[in-house]
Amino acid sequence: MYSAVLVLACLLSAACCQSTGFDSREATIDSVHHSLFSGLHSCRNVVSSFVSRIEATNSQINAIITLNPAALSTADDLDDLLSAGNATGALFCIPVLLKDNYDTFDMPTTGASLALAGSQPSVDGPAVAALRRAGAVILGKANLHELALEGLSVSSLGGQTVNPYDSTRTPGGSSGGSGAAVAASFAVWATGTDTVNSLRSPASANSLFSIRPTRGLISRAGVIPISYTQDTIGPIARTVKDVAIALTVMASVGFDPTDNATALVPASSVGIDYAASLTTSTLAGKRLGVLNGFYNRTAGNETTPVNAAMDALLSRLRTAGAILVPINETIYNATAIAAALDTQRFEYRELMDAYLSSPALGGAHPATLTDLYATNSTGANGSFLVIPAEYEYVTTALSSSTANTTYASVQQGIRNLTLALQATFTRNQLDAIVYPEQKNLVVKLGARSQSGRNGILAALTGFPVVTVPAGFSEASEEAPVGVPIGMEILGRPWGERELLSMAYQVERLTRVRRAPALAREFVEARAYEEVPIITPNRGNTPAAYPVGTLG
Ligand SMILES: *[C@@H]1O[C@H](CO)[C@@H](O)[C@H](O)[C@H]1NC(C)=O
Ligand SMILES: *[C@@H]1O[C@H](CO)[C@@H](O)[C@H](O)[C@H]1NC(C)=O
Ligand SMILES: *[C@@H]1O[C@H](CO)[C@@H](O)[C@H](O)[C@H]1NC(C)=O
Ligand SMILES: *[C@@H]1O[C@H](CO)[C@@H](O)[C@H](O)[C@H]1NC(C)=O
Ligand SMILES: *[C@@H]1O[C@H](CO)[C@@H](O)[C@H](O)[C@H]1NC(C)=O
Ligand SMILES: *[C@@H]1O[C@H](CO)[C@@H](O)[C@H](O)[C@H]1NC(C)=O
Ligand SMILES: *[C@@H]1O[C@H](CO)[C@@H](O)[C@H](O)[C@H]1NC(C)=O
Ligand SMILES: *[C@@H]1O[C@H](CO)[C@@H](O)[C@H](O)[C@H]1NC(C)=O
Ligand SMILES: *[C@@H]1O[C@H](CO)[C@@H](O)[C@H](O)[C@H]1NC(C)=O
Ligand SMILES: CC(=O)N[C@H]1CO[C@H](CO)[C@@H](O)[C@@H]1O
Repeated sequence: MYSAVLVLACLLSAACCQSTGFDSREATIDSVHHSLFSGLHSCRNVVSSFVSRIEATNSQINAIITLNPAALSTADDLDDLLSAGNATGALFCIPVLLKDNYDTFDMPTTGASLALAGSQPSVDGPAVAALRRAGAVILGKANLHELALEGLSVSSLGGQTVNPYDSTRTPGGSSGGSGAAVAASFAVWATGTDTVNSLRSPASANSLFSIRPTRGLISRAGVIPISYTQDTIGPIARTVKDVAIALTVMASVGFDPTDNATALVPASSVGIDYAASLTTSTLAGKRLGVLNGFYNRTAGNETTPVNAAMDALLSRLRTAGAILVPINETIYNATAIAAALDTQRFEYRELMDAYLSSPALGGAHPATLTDLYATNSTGANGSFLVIPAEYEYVTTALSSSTANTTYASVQQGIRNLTLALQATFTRNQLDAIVYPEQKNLVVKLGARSQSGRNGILAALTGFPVVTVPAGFSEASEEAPVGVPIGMEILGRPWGERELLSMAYQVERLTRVRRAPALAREFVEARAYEEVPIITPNRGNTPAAYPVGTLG
């Protein structure tokens, strides 16, 4: 009775209702802009509501490495523009989290490695600068698998990020902090990077959308590198439209002499507004190749839910008029392709040495990859996860290089694979190729690798992929809404516009995404004097990943 009176009092009292803060749950760029431009909420209120949600629930998933101390003062500056009637920019006051391998002038860029804890870029990477120009509020940095080298999202600086849908599982990776954070509404969207799977595995494991763009569409400068051939960067978001808006801003960097792959962008792909071109296409008559080799059809607790979700989703697309074309060519074997053609072992050291020795990189940091992994018993600063020993390709990278004669034949193999993929498209007149991002559910905490992922095909050929939620495993005690399952939609180079439209149709048709249980509650925005300090929980690192130095 008392609470009913309170509710009534609230309904009748404007003062009470104004104090009700912005609701960050599942907020989109459009919903934030609606709140701001209709005068419902200030930018400070919007940003505070996300910070409050992070404060309230980050301890459950451990997705954050740093919050930006300037986030609230940036919001105040944007409020000044708002009241001057001068709010412009596609991302005006949109809270964004960055994977902590994107250079930022105002926060360290660590790759989630203790060895880079003090590494401080003097300038933003070009994609980050573009976000700020478009009005984004950089809320902070998200955890990743250490140096983006695996898909478990565990690191010496950030500890283990936990899947918000199932506290016994990893969030995918390597951009797992970004994925978990976006799923939990810690930001409207976040950035990721993708060398093999890393924009797609976290989208798949957190019921989100992402795009791995065609290599060259977005400059990779100012991002901690791994592979010239395979690295790409892009957004992860809760809707296709937000992915499209974010991609438009990130691609606005255009030609960048410091990343020569950006010279590949054809004139027809310069300056596209990907969000404005979303509504035009339908699925009727679209020919989708289904890569049967990218499934594991052996029944099991971890595989059956993926196969069931994919079969159900594809059957809905068929009902909507899509034509499914089975592709059974034996060359599409992700394990075999990765074993033969992955380039990281040849390219990592040269790129990392260039990154670490750049005059634009300040703060205490090792000067080379070899130094980064050198035994350093003098203090905690040299600590890292036992990565070279854990990952053969990193051990090899410490001695190998692009001068290795095997590298030339690997590059020839990639050209062959790329031509074979173009031939599959042409022969079957395909609009896209679809398959599960991962053949099994995202792995449990403590597993040694994120097995079963299919990202290698796009990683080597540079073809673009949009990842969409495909379904969930059955709900269980650990996973109250089920474990998310994602599908990759792979298109031809520079086909981002068509791919995003297709994904938009899939989104509207299927409405698969659900928020995790931990993000169901409304969190009232606190009135902050200062941005609170969030400390990563290194203590939750699984025993399989002892933090230490390499002896
Ligand atoms: C609007 O903002 C732009 C850029 O922030 C600035 O150059 C311009 O002077 C402002 N105009 C007004 C009317 O405040
Ligand atoms: C492009 O840039 C990469 C990395 O900086 C460099 O290794 C390569 O030689 C460049 N390619 C050409 C053709 O200039
Ligand atoms: C396929 O799934 C089965 C059952 O879950 C599993 O035992 C097997 O290891 C998987 N195969 C591969 C190649 O991952
Ligand atoms: C599969 O799941 C069932 C039901 O949850 C469980 O009883 C069984 O032990 C699981 N099997 C394996 C191999 O984990
Ligand atoms: C391709 O494989 C699927 C399932 O593995 C099978 O049903 C189909 O008949 C095969 N198609 C061709 C043309 O071999
Ligand atoms: C895929 O390749 C792996 C590694 O070469 C091999 O063990 C496996 O049998 C292949 N799978 C199929 C279905 O041919
Ligand atoms: C090892 O640690 C010392 C003291 O912290 C530091 O001066 C040195 O640069 C470190 N060496 C490497 C290779 O990181
Ligand atoms: C060249 O590459 C191969 C394949 O990764 C590797 O086994 C070998 O150690 C490399 N050679 C040198 C000299 O680095
Ligand atoms: C690439 O294809 C050519 C022509 O079919 C073939 O001769 C060559 O062996 C292939 N190379 C690799 C590394 O697969
Ligand atoms: C470069 C680096 O990691 N510096 C850190 C070394 O350790 C001290 C104490 O743990 C930190 O304060 C530094 O930031």
